[in-house]
Amino acid sequence: MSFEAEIDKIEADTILSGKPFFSRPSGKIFLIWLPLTIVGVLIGLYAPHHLLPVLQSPEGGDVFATIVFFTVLAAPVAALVYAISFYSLIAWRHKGEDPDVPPPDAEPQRENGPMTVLWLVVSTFLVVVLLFWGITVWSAQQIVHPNALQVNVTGQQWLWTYSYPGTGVETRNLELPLNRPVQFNITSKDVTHGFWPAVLGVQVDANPNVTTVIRTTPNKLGGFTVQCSQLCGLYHAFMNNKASVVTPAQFATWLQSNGANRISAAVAAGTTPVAATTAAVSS
Ligand SMILES: [Cu+2]
Repeated sequence: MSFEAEIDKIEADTILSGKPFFSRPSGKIFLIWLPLTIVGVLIGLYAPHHLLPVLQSPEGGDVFATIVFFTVLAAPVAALVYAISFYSLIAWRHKGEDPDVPPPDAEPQRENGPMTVLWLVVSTFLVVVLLFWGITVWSAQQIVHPNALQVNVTGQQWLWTYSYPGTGVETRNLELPLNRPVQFNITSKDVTHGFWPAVLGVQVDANPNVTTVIRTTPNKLGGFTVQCSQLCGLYHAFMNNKASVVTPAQFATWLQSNGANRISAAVAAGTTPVAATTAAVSS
């Protein structure tokens, strides 16, 4: 059979045959896509509950909802990519035929009007919904509370320092009172770091010579970790510290007992991370 005749035969088998939908490649791809989409949506709805830590602020709740919502919206798109890939691997693989004959192919989509319209409408819908969601969540975090606790955060290779203006307290262990809005004023002494108290649902870069503000309101008691989220040098992975949300009474007591700047004493005793990292680098 000539090359042209082969092409004609393939086209007759696919486009022009008038086969029912589920006998055609697009119908079979749909049958793979549907269960994959259901699995993806179920993962989006249930996996975050098991994979994410307990979030300790409304902003953390927003992050959680965003992860669930975006995963559910992404599931049909990802499922389509996988469905086409799986179908191609199985149906359109080379089966040992004449190497000069092109393998079978599906219906061309370039001039498929309804498919083009569907894809444009779905893509536009997804982008607009995600944009609206993102701006809504972001706007909620821009509200300035007049009674917010001010905490100045300074990153440096490779530790965080927290100071509470007006109290004389400077510490390496962040403490926050329950249910009081907090405003973090973040900067860096050297390179770019990333201030990331993950369970509070906020994260921002700490840049030298710039103060960046983020706000949150801790609403659950308990300890958590602050991690650096920007690769900032040799000991980046160790640039973390313990932090906790305590009751307002515990916080007041803690502030009083730390008013004499306990970092100075710790540095003098050589027990802080800065002393440890300096020793490690110079050895
Ligand atoms: Cu860092």
